[in-house]
Amino acid sequence: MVRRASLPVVAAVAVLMLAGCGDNTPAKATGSPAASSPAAGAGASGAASPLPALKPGEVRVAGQVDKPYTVTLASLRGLPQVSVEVEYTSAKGQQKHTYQGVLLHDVLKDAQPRFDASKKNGQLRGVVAATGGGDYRAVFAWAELDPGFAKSQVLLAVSEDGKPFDDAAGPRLVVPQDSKGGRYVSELNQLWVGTVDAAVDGTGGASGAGS
Ligand SMILES: Nc1nc2c(c(=O)[nH]1)N[C@H]1C(S)=C(S)[C@@H](COP(=O)(O)O)O[C@H]1N2
Ligand SMILES: [Mo]
Repeated sequence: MVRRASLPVVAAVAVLMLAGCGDNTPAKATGSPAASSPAAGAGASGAASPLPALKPGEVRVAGQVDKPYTVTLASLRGLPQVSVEVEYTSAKGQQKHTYQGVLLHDVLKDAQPRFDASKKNGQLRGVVAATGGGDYRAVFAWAELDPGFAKSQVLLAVSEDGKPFDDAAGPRLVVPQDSKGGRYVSELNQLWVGTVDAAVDGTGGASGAGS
């Protein structure tokens, strides 16, 4: 069963199955070291100040934050663990798994995102871009990850069905509220936190990967 997470997944799966599979992505890359991803060393804009290279299995937590840092499966295993049973559909069909890991929100807030406290609900302008193996990337709104807003909790999983992920592969995102597996980013290597303000206001785009 589920601890610290409520899961309206079954009903959502039924609805989404009616909508069909919207996949237009190439096959999932497996076994590619995180450090080989083009994203691993590139800034958010792809141009200025490339970020330092990552070792396989390292996940960079950076962006518009005061305390960028890296996590690994080993460091995640040392944090309070949550277990969650989920269902989602993928190209392989209906999936049902139990994942164990750490709340993504806990990992992100340790980096101290620079949300604008002078704006009402400044954190609701926040976004998180998760990059995995093969430069696969998916975006979350901060409110989807914040227990103060969201009903279910996104995990940085360290194991699937009791089997630990390979240290060199790194963790996997687990998104209980999603009925499709697209945001279950595997071989995670980067978490970028920032706000949409610069892009929306036309004052520089959503940059700040290394700042
Ligand atoms: N790194 C990475 N993660 C990924 C993908 C990918 O291509 N690369 N594909 C996603 C998609 S589209 C789906 S449906 C699920 C598939 O998860 P499964 O292997 O558990 O079925 O992984 C997701 N995570
Ligand atoms: Mo997918």
